Amino acid sequence: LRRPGFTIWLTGLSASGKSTIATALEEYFLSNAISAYRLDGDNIRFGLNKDLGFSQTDRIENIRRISEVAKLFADSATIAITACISPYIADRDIARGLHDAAKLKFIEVHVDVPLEVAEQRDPKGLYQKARAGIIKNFTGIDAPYEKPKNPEVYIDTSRQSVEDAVAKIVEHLERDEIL
Ligand code: GGZ
Repeated sequence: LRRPGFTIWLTGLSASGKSTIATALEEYFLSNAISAYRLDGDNIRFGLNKDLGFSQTDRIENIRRISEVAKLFADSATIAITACISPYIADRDIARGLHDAAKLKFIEVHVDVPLEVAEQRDPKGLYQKARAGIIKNFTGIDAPYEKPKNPEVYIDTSRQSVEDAVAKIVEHLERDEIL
């Protein structure tokens, strides 16, 4: 019997570490011969979602499409790993609902970090531009981020390493007999 697929949904601020954790998770699964595929908000915006910007309406559509694609991967017995800010509780709940309806597991992971730490990291200089008003509607600065109230896994990347994060997620999956 093939292992059913599922979706690991990483949510958090820009520069919280979602992409790094998603990449490490994907490597972990692939090196254990488990099919996994990463859907990174940043990359998907260059292809599937290149018609979308960062207004609330566009973010909702971004998350809707990523949810549907993740569900398709999960339905094909792959582990879909999404890494998009996904700032709204309602949209993450819709993503979860899609999976529930298809009897596919959905694991929400809050990749938390204090805003000050994300701003210090600022790998692309986007926070600085947002503070200067050059970029508008930047999450955490002048656009909202609604923290998950009850995520399956909580990680604070200002206190935990990438390895810790991967281990914590894998432990959760094993404990819940998802993996
Ligand atoms: C938030 C923005 C914005 C604005 C550009 N707000 O850290 P990054 O740079 O590499 O990843 C962020 C990415 C966010 O795309 P998502 O698809 O994850 O967002 S959402 O789920 O809210 O739809 C960031 C960059 O794009 N970026 N402008 N205004 N992040």
